[in-house]
Amino acid sequence: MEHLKIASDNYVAFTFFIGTMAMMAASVFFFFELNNTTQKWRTSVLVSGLITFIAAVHYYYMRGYNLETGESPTFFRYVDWILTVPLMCVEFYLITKKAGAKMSLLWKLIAASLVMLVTGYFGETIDRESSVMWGTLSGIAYFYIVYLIWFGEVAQLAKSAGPQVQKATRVLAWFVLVGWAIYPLGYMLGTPGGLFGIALVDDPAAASHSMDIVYNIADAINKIGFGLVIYSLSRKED
Ligand SMILES: *C/C=C(C)/C=C/C=C(C)/C=C/C1=C(C)CCCC1(C)C
Repeated sequence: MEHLKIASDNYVAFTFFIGTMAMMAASVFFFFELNNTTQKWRTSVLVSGLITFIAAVHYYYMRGYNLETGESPTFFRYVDWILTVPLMCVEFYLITKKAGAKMSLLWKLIAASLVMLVTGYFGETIDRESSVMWGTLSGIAYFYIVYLIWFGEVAQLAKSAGPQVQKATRVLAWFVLVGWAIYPLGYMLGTPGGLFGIALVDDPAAASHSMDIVYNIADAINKIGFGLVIYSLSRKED
């Protein structure tokens, strides 16, 4: 078998490589720290580790796929998101549970995240012609999640869950508002109609490469950063 090298100017392959390493290191960290975590926060920190671990396995695969084919591993990208984004919803549920979060809130968040991702997948793959429509539907589901976290049930519950949980929820809400907003930017780069009719790059190959770099950076921020917010909450409150 031919030995594949990452060329020094291949930024896509490089960010897949670094992404894999970062997700692996973060998973080891979260899993090992479970021993130093109080009972109350153990499940939350475990879920942080599961999120980065699932991503690490997908990144390991996507890194090889991209290096061998030069293409975007879109299918496995979305498999990763469909597993990890609902787990981030679980984190919101877990930290507000003490203040009375109900299962119905968890299902609302999970359902909205699935709508957001499935419509996004249709726009990127099966029905690229209508990427604007799919992107818009996905955006609506995204804003519903933002609403729940900033002003809806999650925000209300966080208020009565004590100052530390409230502070952490606020930081996580910023992740969802700003960190997650990087993804529609990647979508605009990688789909023909862009999002809301805005396509940022005309050359399709260059567009899909820049899309992968944007998604890789966003994943590192949102999965590892998000997990670290939960981790630091688990240190402050016992
Ligand atoms: C770890 C992975 C995460 C946090 C992935 C999040 C993905 C999104 C917030 C994707 C959102 C999209 C839109 C809001 C519109 C265009 C289509 C998507 C799926 C890229």
